[in-house]
Amino acid sequence: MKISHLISFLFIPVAFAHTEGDSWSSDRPDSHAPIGVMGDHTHKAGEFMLSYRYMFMRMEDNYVGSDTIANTSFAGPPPAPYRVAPIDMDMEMHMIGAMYAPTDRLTLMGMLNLVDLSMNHSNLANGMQFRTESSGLGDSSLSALYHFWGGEGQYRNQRAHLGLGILLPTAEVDKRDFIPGPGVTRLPYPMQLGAGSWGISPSLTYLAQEPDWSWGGQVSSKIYLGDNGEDYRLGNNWQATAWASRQITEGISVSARLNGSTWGNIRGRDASLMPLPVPTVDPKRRSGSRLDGSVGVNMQIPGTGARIALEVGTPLWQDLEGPQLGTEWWTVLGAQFAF
Ligand SMILES: [Cu+2]
Repeated sequence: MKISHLISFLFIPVAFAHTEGDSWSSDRPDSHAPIGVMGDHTHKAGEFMLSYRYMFMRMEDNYVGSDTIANTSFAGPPPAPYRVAPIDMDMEMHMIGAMYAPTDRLTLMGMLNLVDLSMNHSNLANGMQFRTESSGLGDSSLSALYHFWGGEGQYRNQRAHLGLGILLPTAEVDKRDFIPGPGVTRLPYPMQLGAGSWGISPSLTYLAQEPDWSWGGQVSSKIYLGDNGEDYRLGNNWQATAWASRQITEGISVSARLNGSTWGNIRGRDASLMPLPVPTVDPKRRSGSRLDGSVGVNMQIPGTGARIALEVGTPLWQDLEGPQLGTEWWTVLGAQFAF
């Protein structure tokens, strides 16, 4: 709770002075954050941008706290009387986004996700393995980014914007698949395609630009305001990230980034979910915190609005209320076109 209070406090903007000239360059590869950062930039009045991001995340090893545990220890004494252990999980996401700036101050943004999930499991009694899959429409959002501050210097230009997103309950949270034993049945929480409930997503972003370098930071949150169609809601999510980028040629920049996140347990429960002997059906074993490190490259065709970017990251530390599968690594590949 302390972290969330701290972050809420940061949302109160320190100053609303608007002193910006026009020396901020958006025609540099590093004028966009690493591609894994959402809502990182605003646009000039009248600009449109379309974007596509592909995200892959690999999850492996079960964590209790910050330690991994052997799958066989799941069968141990209560409170962990599990007979099935998740072994690994792959998450793929296709994120389609559009941005439009009616004014220099205001940029509007819409995002839609398509999700593809698969999880492998081991039956601890007989060693038999099985796989479940789900795919379809994930969460989507509509956001407003408000560019409230800009500061000009001889070597450094700075700017900051506030974001407020509305999280739309589009994700399918009633996915089913075949599980040996019960047959075709409702899949556990991590195999559903998103939150599926209304929420808000506030953010505050700071950007600085020097002749060859740039850096920035963002705090953001996803706060779910209601239960989804299956009578539960995901825990709120809080994130803070900071990065630095270096322009190496006119059209290419490289970056390094740290991202800390913490998220809560599920409130409520899905009554259609059978009490299977696997930790993924327990709404109280979903929370955690993670610090990720990542490196990236941004490419821009100079003089055009076309960009391609890649970022690859891995947790440096994670602490999960488990047993819960930990993240092994992730990547985001994106293409953006502004006009
Ligand atoms: Cu954009």
